[in-house]
Amino acid sequence: MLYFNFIQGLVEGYLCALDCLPMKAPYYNFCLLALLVANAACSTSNKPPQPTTKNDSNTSLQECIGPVPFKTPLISNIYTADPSAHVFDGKIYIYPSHDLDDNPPSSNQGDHFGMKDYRVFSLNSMQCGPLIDHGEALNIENVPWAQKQMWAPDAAFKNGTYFLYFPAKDKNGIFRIGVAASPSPTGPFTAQPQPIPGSYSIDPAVFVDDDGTAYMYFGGLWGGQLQNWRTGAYSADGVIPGAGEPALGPRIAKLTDDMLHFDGDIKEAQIVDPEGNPIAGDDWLRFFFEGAWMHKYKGQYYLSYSTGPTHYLVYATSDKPTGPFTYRGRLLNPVKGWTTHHSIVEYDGAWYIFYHDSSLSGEDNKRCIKVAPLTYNADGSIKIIDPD
Ligand code: FUB
Repeated sequence: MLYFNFIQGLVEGYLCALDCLPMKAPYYNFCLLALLVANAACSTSNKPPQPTTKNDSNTSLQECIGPVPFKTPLISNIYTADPSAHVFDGKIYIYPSHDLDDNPPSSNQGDHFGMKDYRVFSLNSMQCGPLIDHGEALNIENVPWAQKQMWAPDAAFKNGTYFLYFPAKDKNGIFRIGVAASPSPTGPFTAQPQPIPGSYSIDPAVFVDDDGTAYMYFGGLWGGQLQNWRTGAYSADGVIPGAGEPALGPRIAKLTDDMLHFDGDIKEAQIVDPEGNPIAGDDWLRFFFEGAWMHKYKGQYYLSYSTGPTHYLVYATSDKPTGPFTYRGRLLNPVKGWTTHHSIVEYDGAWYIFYHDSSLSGEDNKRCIKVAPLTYNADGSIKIIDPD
């Protein structure tokens, strides 16, 4: 087939060139160009299918029209959520979920968050909005193991490669975490054929420490299925802990140097109150629900997360990336909409929180990402942010 197309391209280009011979030079040049294009088309049409079709439709939007607005939707032509922001190569890259216009019916398994692809956005600087849309980075059609619900992703860079981590339900309806790689921060990303072995639940957040060691923090309750893994194996009957029991912590897994596997056992992050007692299962104002994020400030590791049904973003700190973490307080007051999910990033000496709300649509599953400044008190505590 490859050989046939090549010959066909040559013949067609050649016939076109012959037709043009009596014509004036510009037309002749045009036909020679057609010959080249025909052959080029031939040589690309037989490449194996690419992982995704790159649609950099808006990358021409380089024009800087002013500072990035705070607490205002950053993207309004599509719905976006769960923004993971990172500084790569001096720019801010944002990896959000892409909420659908038409979602499946609501269920307590979160079916109404039916996302199918990821897109990448960037900012050349915080003084230079709007966001640049780099198009599709990964589509569920190119993830062999995934069935549905591509929820909150994250990205990381190591050894010259960019990695996109993402949860999705496998063919058995169980959330797993996948990884896809690209030489570019904007993708397209090529997914590994299988999820990360041993992975489960949702909301991966990957933190690469100063010594190059990478850790994944993950997990989420209810539709995120973390309660189904309390024994280390999946149980459809899993329930979340109640009064008198410690709440479930997010999971922590060290990543192998190639960033594609877990290195050793998955651990549970211990989150304790200032007296050293585990946060209890019924302490819904402080317990971990979903959306973990890790950042480091002045040598301290900050584990921040959503309290789910009470709609706060809160944080706990440790002098180690693996904890135990001591609860410190609230970080973001409740947003419009049920879910609250964030990332924290330092850029040009200032700190920012990226988050989402439902202000654009008024619907819980059609969200929009926003950014706000984040500041610390002298004792390392974070000043509470109002989302509006
Ligand atoms: O976007 C789907 C889910 O909603 C995320 O995985 C959760 O963190 C919540 O934001």
